Amino acid sequence: MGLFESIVNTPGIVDADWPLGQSKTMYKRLWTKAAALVPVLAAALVLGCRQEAVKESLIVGFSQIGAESAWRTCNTRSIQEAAAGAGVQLLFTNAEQKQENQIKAIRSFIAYQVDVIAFVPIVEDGWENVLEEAKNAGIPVLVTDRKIRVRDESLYAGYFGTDSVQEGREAGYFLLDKFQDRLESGKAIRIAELAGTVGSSPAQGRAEGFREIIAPYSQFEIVYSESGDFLRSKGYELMRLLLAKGPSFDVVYSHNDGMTLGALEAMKERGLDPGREVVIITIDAEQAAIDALKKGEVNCVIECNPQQGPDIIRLAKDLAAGRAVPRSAHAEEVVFSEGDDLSALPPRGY
Ligand code: GYE
Repeated sequence: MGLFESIVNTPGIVDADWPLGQSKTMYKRLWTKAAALVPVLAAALVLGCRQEAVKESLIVGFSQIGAESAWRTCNTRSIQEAAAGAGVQLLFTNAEQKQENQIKAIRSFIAYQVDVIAFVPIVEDGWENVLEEAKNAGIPVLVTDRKIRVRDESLYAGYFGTDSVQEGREAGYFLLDKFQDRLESGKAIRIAELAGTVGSSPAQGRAEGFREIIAPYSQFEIVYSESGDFLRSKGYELMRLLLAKGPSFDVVYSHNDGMTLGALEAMKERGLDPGREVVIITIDAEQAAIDALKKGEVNCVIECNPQQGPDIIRLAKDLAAGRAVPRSAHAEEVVFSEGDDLSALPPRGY
């Protein structure tokens, strides 16, 4: 029931069968009733204006996957700060790494009738039903950071995030350059891959792009590939077991810095000299990884930009205003390699 319906239906304010155009007594009665309305109508006007004012501030429902890495924490901060700066009301939820929590959150955004839904899909599949509900409710959906796989592309308005396949290719290009002398020798170059969350688009994309580039060179051999779920603790555990049980390897290709930092810890515990005895390639470019690159413990850091807030809020405002948004757009990203002059690089902020 809207504001004015609630006032009109308040008993004793306006009788539905209010008799109009009658005797003097009736006019006196009418005037008394009308006078009683003034404070109510004034309140309604103020409330109505406030509702209009509140209604004008866009309401965006955002489902974040969790806080699994420094990258994710920065991504969250960027979105929250951008929303606050733009006067956008953000209904923010943390799914604690569970897809079912994201689906529940999106359903609550639909019930609340937010203007726009935005979310980071923890994995690519399993979104059709809830996105169908959002579509039926007439609420546009923006997919951010990670990608989804749906048969009906009309279930979401657009995607803004990182190009994981290109990030994987950059890792492959670095390896070709690093080992170009050995490529003629034919000696095997053994690669251990620390993969991201199973079923997530960054894990899929980083694996795909990397393999695309090294596939033509038979010397490159991926001798180990396990998911560390983008977690530092799992990166440490996988590397500890790998060093204890084998196989031997010459290169570590890690899908994110969190797992890399855990792996470096395990390697140092075993007396290894990462970055020199083993080539290390990592993705995200958080400060700790850049610091490791400067110390020579890592050989290549590929940026995955978490500062997506301003673009996400800009796109959400476009959607709320009925403007079309790009089907897919990517954040700017660079590659940092050993030997680069990083002295002027500003703090990473994550
Ligand atoms: O690389 C990792 C985070 O979805 C691209 O998720 C993001 C990845 C990022 O946990 O650090």
